[in-house]
Amino acid sequence: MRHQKKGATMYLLLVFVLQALWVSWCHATQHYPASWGHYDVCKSQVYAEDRLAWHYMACQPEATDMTKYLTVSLDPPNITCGDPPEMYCALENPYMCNNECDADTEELAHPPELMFDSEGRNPTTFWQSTSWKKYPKPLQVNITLSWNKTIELTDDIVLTFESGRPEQLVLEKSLDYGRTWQPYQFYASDCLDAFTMEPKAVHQLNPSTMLEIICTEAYSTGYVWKYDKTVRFEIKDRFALLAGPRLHNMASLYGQLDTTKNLRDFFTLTDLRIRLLRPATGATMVDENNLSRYFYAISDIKVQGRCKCNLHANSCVFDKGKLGCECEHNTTGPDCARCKRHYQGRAWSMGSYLPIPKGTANICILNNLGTSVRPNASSLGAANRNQARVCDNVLLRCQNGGVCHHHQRCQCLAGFGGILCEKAQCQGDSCEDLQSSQPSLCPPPAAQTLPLALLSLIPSLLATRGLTSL
Ligand SMILES: [Ca+2]
Repeated sequence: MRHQKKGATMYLLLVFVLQALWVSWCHATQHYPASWGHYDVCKSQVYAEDRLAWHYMACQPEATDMTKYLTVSLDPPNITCGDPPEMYCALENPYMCNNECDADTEELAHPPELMFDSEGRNPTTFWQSTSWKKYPKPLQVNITLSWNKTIELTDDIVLTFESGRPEQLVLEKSLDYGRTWQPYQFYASDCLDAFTMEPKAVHQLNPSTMLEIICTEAYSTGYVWKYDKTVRFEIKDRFALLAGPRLHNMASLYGQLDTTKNLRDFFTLTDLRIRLLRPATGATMVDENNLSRYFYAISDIKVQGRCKCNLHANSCVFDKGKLGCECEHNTTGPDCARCKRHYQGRAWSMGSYLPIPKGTANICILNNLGTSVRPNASSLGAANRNQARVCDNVLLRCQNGGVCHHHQRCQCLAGFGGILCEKAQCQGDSCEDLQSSQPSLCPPPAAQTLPLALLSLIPSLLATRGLTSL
C-alpha cells in the first residue's frame, strides 16, 4: 500500500516534470526554434473589425544542407585522377605507395561527387586530383559549386581534406552566376609569401571590420595530422561579431542585415569557387624524385544555407534541377524579387526583419485599375479584403478535416469550431481523441497545459521501459 502511494506520487511528479519540460520546449521552439529559425510563417489569420483577414509577416525558408542542390565543375576538367591509372604515395612516408586511383574501377575511382555524398562510412569516400607530375609548374585546380540561384549562408563552410591540407588556397564567391568573382578568404601556410597579406584570424575582427577579407594560416599546416583535416570559412564567428558569442542577440544582427546591403550581400552568393593553388608538401623542399606524394583529395564539403527569397517565402522547391522560392505576399520570380502582374500598386521592396520577431512583409498591393482586375482569394490585399473568400484551396484552408463550402464557410467535424475549424472544442474524455488528431503537439500559448493525450501515453511509455513499479 505504502509502495503504491509512493509510486503514485512519483508518477505525478514525473508527469509534472514532463509537463514543465514539454511546455518550456514548446515555448522555446515557437519563438527561437534555432538560430535564424523564426520568420517561418508568411501570414496568419486574424479578426479585424469582426472580419477574418490576413496578417502578413516577413518569412524565409529554413536553413538546410545546400550541397544537395549544386552542380560541381572542375578546371582543368581532366584533373581528376585515374585516367590513366596512377599509384600514389603517402605524404608523410614516400615508401608507402598503396593508394591506387583508376577511373574505370568503381572501388578505385575518385570522382568529384564523392565530395558531397553522405560521410560517416569507413573508409571515407573522396575526390582526388592527379599528382604533381609537372612540377615545378604549379598544380592548380578550381572547383566551382553552382546553385543557379541566390542563396544565403547560415553556417560555416567546411572543407574536409583526405590528403594534407593545401599550402595555398583561396575561397571565392560569385553573386552573378559566375561572371565575376570576389575572394572570401585566403588560406596559406605563409600568408605574406603566398599573397603578400599579413596573417589574421577571424577572432581579430570587430563589428566595424567584420566584412574584411583575411588571409589565415590556421588551416594550412604542412603535415597531415589525423584530426587536422578541415578548412573552414567562419560564418558564425562573423555573425557573432554582431549577435554575441552564442548568437543570443540575433535582433542586433537582423537589424544590421535590414539596413546594410553590404552585409546582406556578404553572405549571399550564387556560386562558390575553391581555388587550390599549392598542395601540401609537408616540408620546405619538394621531393622531385617522388612527385606522387603531392596531390589534392577532398572527402567532404559542407555548405549550410537557405534560398534567398527576400523575406517573401518560407519554402523553396527544387524542381527540374532548379531551386525556386515559393513566393507569397503577391511577389514572384526565383527570388521573389518583383511584384506579380496586377500587384504593382506600389514599388516592390524586400521584407524587413524588423520589428523582431515577425518583421514586416511589405506585400505587393493591387494596381489601382478599377474593375478590370478581378480579385480572387490568392490576391487578397488591403484593397479587396471585403470580397475575400473564407476558404480556398490556394490560401485559405479548413483545418482538422473541415470542408469548404462555396468559399464561404468551413463545415467542421464534430468537436471542432472556429472559422477554419482551428479550435478543438474538447470536453471531458472526448479531449483525448481530439487532441491526438491535432497536427501539432504544441498547444496554443493561451492553453499551455499538458493534453490528456500525453497523460494517457505515459503509463504505456513507462510500461515499455519496465518502470511501472516506481
Ligand atoms: Ca565523401
